[in-house]
Amino acid sequence: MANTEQTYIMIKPDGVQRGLVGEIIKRFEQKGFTLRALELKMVDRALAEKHYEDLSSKPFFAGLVDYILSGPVVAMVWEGKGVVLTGRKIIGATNPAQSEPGTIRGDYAIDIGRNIIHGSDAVESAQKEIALWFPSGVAHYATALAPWIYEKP
Ligand code: IDP
Ligand code: MG
Repeated sequence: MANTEQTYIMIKPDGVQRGLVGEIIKRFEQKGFTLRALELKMVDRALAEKHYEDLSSKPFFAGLVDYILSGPVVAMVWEGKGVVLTGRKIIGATNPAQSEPGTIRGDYAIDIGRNIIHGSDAVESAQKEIALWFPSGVAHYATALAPWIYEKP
C-alpha cells in the first residue's frame, strides 16, 4: 500500500520535562499522519547505545547516551505517505541554531545537545528503529479519515 511508510519519532527527556509532549504529538496528528505506537518509558543504557550505535565513535556519544537516560522518553511510530522525510522537516535541522522557525527544534530548542526530539533519517533506518523500540509490533487499525487525507487512500 502506498501510504503505509512508517517512522520512529522519540520525544527526548528534555521535551518531556518541558511539557512539549502534547504540542509535538499535535503537529504530527494535525498534519494527517497516523499514530501506530506510543510509549512513555525510561530507557536502559544498552537500548540507548544500540539506537545511536552509528555515532559511537563521536566525541559527544557518552553525553548523548547520558542525555537519553536522564528521564523518560516518549517513543512513537507514525505512519503516512512520505512520513520519514516530512517528519524530518517537521522536526527541523539537528542543530537548533540552524532549525527554521516553525519547526519543532526551531521553535523550542537552542542547544544541539538538548534538541528535544528524534526522527528516523531514512526508510531503512526507520524500520530498524521501529523493530528495536517496538519488538512486539505496532497497532493496526483502519482510519476513517484516509479518503479525506489522500486522493488515493
Ligand atoms: P539527528 O537527531 O538530527 O538525526 P544525528 O546527527 O543523528 O542528528 O545526531 C543524533 C543526536 O546526537 C542529535 O539529535 C543530538 O541530540 C546529538 N548530537 C549530534 N551532534 C552533536 C554535537 O555536536 N554535540 C552534542 N550532541 C550532538
Ligand atoms: Mg540521526
